Amino acid sequence: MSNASASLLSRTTCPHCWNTFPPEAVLWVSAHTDLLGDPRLGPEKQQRFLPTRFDLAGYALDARGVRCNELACPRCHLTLPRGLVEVEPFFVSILGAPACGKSFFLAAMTWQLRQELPRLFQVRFQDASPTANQSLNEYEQSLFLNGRRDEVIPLASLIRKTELQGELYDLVMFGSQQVSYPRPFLFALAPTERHPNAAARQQLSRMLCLYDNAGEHFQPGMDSTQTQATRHLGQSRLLLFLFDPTQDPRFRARCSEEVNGAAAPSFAARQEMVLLEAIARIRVLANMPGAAKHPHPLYVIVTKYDVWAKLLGGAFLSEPPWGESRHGIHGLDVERIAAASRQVRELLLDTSPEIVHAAEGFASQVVYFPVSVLGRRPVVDAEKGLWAIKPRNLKPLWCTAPLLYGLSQGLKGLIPRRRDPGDAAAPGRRGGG
Ligand SMILES: Nc1nc2c(ncn2[C@@H]2O[C@H](COP(=O)(O)OP(=O)(O)OP(=O)(O)O)[C@@H](O)[C@H]2O)c(=O)[nH]1
Ligand SMILES: [Mg+2]
Ligand SMILES: [Zn+2]
Repeated sequence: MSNASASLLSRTTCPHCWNTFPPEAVLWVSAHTDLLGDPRLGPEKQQRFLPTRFDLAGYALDARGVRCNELACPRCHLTLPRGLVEVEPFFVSILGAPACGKSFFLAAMTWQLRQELPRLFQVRFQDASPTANQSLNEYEQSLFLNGRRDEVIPLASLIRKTELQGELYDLVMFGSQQVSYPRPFLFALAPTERHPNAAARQQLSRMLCLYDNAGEHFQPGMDSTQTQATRHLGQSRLLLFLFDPTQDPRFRARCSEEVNGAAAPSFAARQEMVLLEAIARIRVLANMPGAAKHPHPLYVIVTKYDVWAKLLGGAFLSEPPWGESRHGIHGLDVERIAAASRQVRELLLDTSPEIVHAAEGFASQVVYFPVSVLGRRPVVDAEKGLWAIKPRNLKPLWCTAPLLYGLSQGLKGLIPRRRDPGDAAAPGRRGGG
């Protein structure tokens, strides 16, 4: 990088291969159309290079003197948004069994964050580059801007099962070894000018890095040198384990009347295996000794609340867990979050206790969230017996609560709490957990 840039980090982390490197090492992507061929990415890709010449605005010039715009990782050569050398990444991992609701949850979460963060919390939330989040934007579009929003559409055709290869992955050659990396979804987060801590903009800005894995990637034996789809787990500041009660026979027995109207999943996944496998991978990736507790939070997110709401007394989620605070922006209602967490934990202890034990045996902070992407019970499609809904009727419940709560815990000063006195305090100040 040239010196013309704003203040640079001392090191940053590639969201593709998770290599950490100093900003000086970052490569640029050549712009002249003659400069084709990269040893990692193949003959059709523009060459990557370490620049020696810059223009006055700080952009590198390639071997043909053309101004370049894009940066690339020194290790995997995949492109990086410019913001990544200036603001720290904040990795969030979403994990769970196949069909537990990861892609639906991810799409509902980002769609709603785009609205809630600026409007309620005075936080900017933007795609880090126009191309980075294309697949996620398509998911959001299918759910929330669907051209057929008044038709009853089977849920499985709104967002399809996440594939194990294809457009969600990038292939990189290291010599003769090919490695598949999941494409990250990247968002720039920063307080706006009207945020009470706007002056601490630099400390409170982050690059949010998210991934949409296929559930199969979390199954034992699915992590290898060639398939590094879940290695973000080792960088993760917030682990979101999605548990789908409708795949658990014990849970189904308790809410059979609600769930049995719709086609049941044909398999009953042992979902704690996914969690235990992820825990084992994190221990290796983060070099954690066997007995040590993970220093970052693990949230257990129980999906599809719309079909098991009765087990929590029904109307519990009618309001989102935040409200006006005395800081001029909204604040999180941590008491409601704690109350919901206690209720969900009780229910899990009753029906699937091994999940609670696995989570709490691993992480020092575990919080339980109920969520629903639909916000109302789906109907059963008459022809095929599949769950279906009119896209117009989607009204996600609590889908942003886990991330907002995670940010309020991990980045003090960005998202205040509602009642605690002095909680939008300056960054660096530590509130309670
Ligand atoms: N009732 C209800 N069903 C949901 C909800 N979210 C997802 N589903 C159903 O669960 C199915 C799977 O959801 P996905 O988000 O595709 O699951 P996934 O975890 O991404 O699955 P893989 O991509 O296979 O790993 C969907 O096709 C829906 O039928 C929800 O909030 N409520
Ligand atoms: Mg998926
Ligand atoms: Zn990389």
